[in-house]
Amino acid sequence: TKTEQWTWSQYLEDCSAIAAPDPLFQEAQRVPTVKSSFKQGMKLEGIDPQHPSMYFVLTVAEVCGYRLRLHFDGYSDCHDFWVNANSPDVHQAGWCESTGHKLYTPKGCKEEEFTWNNYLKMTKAQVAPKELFATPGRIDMPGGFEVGMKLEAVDRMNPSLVCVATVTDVVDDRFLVHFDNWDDTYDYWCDASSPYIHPIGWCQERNLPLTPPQDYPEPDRFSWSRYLDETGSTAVVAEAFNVRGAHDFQVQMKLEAVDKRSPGLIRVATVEGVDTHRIKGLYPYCVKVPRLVHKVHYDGWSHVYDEWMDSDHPDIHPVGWCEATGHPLKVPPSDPKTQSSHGP
Ligand code: MLY
Repeated sequence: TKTEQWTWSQYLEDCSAIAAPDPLFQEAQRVPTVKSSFKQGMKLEGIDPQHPSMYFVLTVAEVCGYRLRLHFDGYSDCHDFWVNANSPDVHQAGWCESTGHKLYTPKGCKEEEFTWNNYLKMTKAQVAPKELFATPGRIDMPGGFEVGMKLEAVDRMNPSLVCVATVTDVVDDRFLVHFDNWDDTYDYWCDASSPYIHPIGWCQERNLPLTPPQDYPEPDRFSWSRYLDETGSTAVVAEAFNVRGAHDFQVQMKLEAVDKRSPGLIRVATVEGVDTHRIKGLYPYCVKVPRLVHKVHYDGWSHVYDEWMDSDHPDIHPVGWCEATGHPLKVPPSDPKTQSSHGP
């Protein structure tokens, strides 16, 4: 048997497909112009993806090309997560203190006694230097989005719901959307161009239901003017919203995408569906995932792996990103039929 090197150009030719062109991607998704200098063991501060309102002490546990596996100091490895080196979710040690954010200290450290100096001495560790962190290229602040202001926002975990929400944090050109009287697991960071946020009154204008705060008395009679009065708050003005245009991804275009179930892996992927702001991707070689091998007999089995992803998601990249950044790319099997015959 000949061992041929898999290449994108051959694969695209074989599938008569095209790579999603570079301009369809956001700057942050494209091949970076400089290499990352993060090193294993460096410490930093960053957002907990499960609780986007909380900042923790993190350590770079692994560097793979332009991606970092981050570990919560004092916690189990099972909470580790991956980010790109240009992620806006991470900051240099000391950032929380200087910007007035609460820093959740390593598990086992007394919060009132924690100082970075002592902690670094104790752990004999180094911080990631400030220069390694991405600073927003555009310094346009999200004019009009201030902490405490109200808006209507899609609950992205329950995307059919548009809900009463509040801006609860602002950093550079991004802000945190929180759903009133819910816990922070539904929170997300976005900027003024997000398609998921709207000014107050947006639902009413369109005759759509608005989900009031959790446990709001007489939810059917929710009124924004009364609620703003009750909470002594103001609303983000309509002019502050600046929805971006639809993306131009098309079905069958190829790209590289992080495997949601194994976020350490990046796979060859295909756009399988599109809507205004999202694309649906398919990992063409999911037959290799052992626990699902028994399903290969079902027609269309591989579509269980399809995922809707925002077109600006940091986990999708143009063809060639892995090679350019030194990250392994999981390529499709040379013959899918051979693969499926490995099943039970
Ligand atoms: N069925 C879900 C719905 C939660 C919706 C939360 N949003 C509005 C922030 C539940 O009750 O958990």
